[in-house]
Amino acid sequence: MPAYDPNNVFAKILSGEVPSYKVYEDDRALAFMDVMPRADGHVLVVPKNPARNIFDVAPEDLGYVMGVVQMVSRAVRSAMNADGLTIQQFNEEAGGQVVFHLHFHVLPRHAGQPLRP
Ligand code: DGP
Repeated sequence: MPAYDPNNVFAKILSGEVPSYKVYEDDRALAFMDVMPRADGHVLVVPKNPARNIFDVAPEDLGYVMGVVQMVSRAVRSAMNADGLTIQQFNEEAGGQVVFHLHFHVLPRHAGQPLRP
């Protein structure tokens, strides 16, 4: 597996070099709005420690970020008055990953409304 690339765009968001619309931040994780939302209220959650994807993330960072995913999911469900919620996470190009810093998509869902492509 390729090494973590510190120049990926989410690393730049974490360093402040690239702006983002933050919805939650603590010392170990950040949640921000996706610039290409596939649903209204589409949020991304990332660990702050460098990890390319599920294959190299430290288990303690994964556990921590999943707690943030749950908290953000509850907030997004409430804010968007969602009927449900989809969580997606992609690994490596063959797995659909485009940005190579581990991230979780939090996608609020409304009955009968498909995700945008
Ligand atoms: P994927 O690696 O396939 O999970 O897709 C990356 C996601 O990141 C995609 O939904 C668009 C989003 N994205 C890409 N560049 C930026 C950016 O500069 N800012 C924000 N907020 N989101 C981005």
